[in-house]
Amino acid sequence: MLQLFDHPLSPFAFKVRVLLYEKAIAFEKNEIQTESQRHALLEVNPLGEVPALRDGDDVIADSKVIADYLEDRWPTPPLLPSNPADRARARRIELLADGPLDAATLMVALFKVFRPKLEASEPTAQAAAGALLRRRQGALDQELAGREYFAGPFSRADVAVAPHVIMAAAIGYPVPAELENLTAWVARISARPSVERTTGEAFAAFAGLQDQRDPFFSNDRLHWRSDRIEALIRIGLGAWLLDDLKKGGAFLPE
Ligand SMILES: N[C@@H](CCC(=O)N[C@@H](CS)C(=O)NCC(=O)O)C(=O)O
Repeated sequence: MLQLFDHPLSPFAFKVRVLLYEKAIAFEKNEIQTESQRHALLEVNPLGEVPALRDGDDVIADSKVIADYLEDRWPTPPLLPSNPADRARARRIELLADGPLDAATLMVALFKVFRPKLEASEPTAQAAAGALLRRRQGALDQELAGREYFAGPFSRADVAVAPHVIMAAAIGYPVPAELENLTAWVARISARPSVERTTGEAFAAFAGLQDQRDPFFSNDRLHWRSDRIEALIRIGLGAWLLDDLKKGGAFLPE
């Protein structure tokens, strides 16, 4: 049986779970919840990142690569549009979701979830994080002008954006009502059983993880990479990151 190495709070794992549910593919969850499980993850994915998918002897890592694999292996129902221009659009939106949108969401989460002490010490950076997320939400709203979904019918593009928008709302950054296109889209995708189910799993896990000893995602050791680092610099926390890396409060992937 297909095995998914994931974590219920990873937006990238969220994407893959929704795709699996949409395609009604049976799979087994191997949730990496503690640091002591890291070696099991490293055996399948040397990057030490979730999600990773094992299909027999094959291991596929990275949510975009996994999504392509699922589409190639189980083409029905399709989660990429058939029209080439819409396919390109879906891929562009997915890149935006995985990169700059993920980074902006993580910036607000830094203050609200990971390092709440920064709320008092770095109010200017926190305001900049909120403004950065608002810009990203505004851009998404424009992308949806005259459309129900991001690229033709419901597709991978919608699945990629969903976790970031849902998680931001859960920590106090909902889509502002004046962004009418994005607000209507949130209602549309939240009603989809696959998204509803994955969101429920994420919220249930969040409650349980508060008491987790030795957590895989530890607030004392934050994982920084690519667009997330760029966003930190943008909101004025570049020097703070260097300091936190020196203190061992943060790490970069292999
Ligand atoms: N490009 C990867 C990114 C995956 C990623 O960043 N995963 C994070 C969780 S959201 C992770 O596993 N980090 C390892 C850690 O925090 O130790 C994808 O799309 O799957």
